[in-house]
Amino acid sequence: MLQTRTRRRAWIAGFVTVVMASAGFLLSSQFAHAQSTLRAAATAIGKDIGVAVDVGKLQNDSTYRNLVATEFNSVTAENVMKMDTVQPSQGQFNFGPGDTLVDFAQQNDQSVYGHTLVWHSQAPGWVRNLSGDALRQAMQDHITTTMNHWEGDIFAWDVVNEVVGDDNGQLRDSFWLQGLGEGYIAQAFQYARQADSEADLYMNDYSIDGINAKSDRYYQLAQGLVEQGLLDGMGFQAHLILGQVPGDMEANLQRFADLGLKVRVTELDIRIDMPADSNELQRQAQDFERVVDICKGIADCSGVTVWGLRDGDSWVPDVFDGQGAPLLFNDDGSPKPAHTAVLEALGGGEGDPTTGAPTTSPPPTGAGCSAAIEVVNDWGSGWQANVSVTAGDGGVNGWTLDWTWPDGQSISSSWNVDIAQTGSSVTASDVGWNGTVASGQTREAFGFVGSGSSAEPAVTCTAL
Ligand code: 9MR
Repeated sequence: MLQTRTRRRAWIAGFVTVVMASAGFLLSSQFAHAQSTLRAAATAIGKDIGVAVDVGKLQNDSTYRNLVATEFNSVTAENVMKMDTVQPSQGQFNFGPGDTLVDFAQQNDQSVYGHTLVWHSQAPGWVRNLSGDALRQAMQDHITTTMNHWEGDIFAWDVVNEVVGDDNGQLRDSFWLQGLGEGYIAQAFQYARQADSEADLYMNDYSIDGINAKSDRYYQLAQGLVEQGLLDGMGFQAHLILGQVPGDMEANLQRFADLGLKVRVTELDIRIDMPADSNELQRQAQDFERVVDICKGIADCSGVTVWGLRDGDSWVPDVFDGQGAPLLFNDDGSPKPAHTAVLEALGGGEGDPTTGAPTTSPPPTGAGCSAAIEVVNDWGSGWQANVSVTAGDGGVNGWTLDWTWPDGQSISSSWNVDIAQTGSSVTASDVGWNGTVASGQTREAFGFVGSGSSAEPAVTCTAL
């Protein structure tokens, strides 16, 4: 475990090209306004910041894995907890991919939001062909077996997903409705309550972020389910278009919260006509900030989950021709303006808590660069550090940091950096886009997950 230390950055005057700087280690809990990951900032205010996870990428892509672990305190399976994966043939349950995500979340101290039990889409052929008692029994078996399997691991479930259609608030004309009649929704919640009395039970849908006929129908359904003690939360997917955060979104979420429900933004993305220019990316950042602000302003909003990690991971371009760039990270894992905006909306970032001015450390005098290692998260089995680089006169167009661990620590994973470790020696180099630091400026350069003690290394920054 790391020792808690006070924030401290030591800068050495008289830089030439190679500059020594000592690394300041600190824990975020002491500095509620200085967190530099979404995760640390959200945790500090008691909210979830979640991400929809592709389990294949989690297993095969280290940049993906590290960002999911370090930037989010909650995860949702993008696909692998849906019925076509979990029960592809009747009675044959396939929990393996979902278990992979649950194991990962537990290793990284993240909550798992369950998506989804009863949905008309991604449902296997065998269940679509049933009706009446056989369908009812299949629904109960699926809910019961799935929830029992992950009991204690999954804190909330989308019990029913997208059960209202897009026309005038009518129930969606799905095989569930056709096979079972309107009562199937309450029935699904009864089975879910019986299966796991601890999990929060949600309804979830898109195009219900503002007040409209569809969200009105959910409001009516919610009232009925609340009266029966069957509903705990309402999920607002928020698959949004740039510039179209509904003006009444806060009022809409609040009316559900006023029923005694939790509310949650479950699948946030904000799509842009491609190619997205820098002005649009800034406006997108403002839209993300608005949505996070809304959740922050509602005590019973449990959090915000974004529907994918990097723009290239999103479902949007496959479905909406010519639209994309809807998420918080670029394809190379670098943060977009929307990431900075969400971080600040959550109360993190580098802003000074009283003045809003950036917290700048004294820059090096002279040329060269210096660096600081900041511990932003500690979950017991490991800790996360973010590393910033400050440029002296003239700026830098590339940097390399070297240090030697004094106490046998090691780096288990890293992002936005090329790392070479030989024994206790570490060399860390920029990956191109983060090599440039303007004269006198500090940039959050990269991050890593470490294990072992927190004894401080002395860092050498070499400017290229
Ligand atoms: O992002 C998911 C995508 O990978 C799947 O192909 C798609 C199949 O329908 O589902 C996507 O996720 C959806 C979510 O489960 C429910 N709300 C809408 C999401 C985007 O389509």
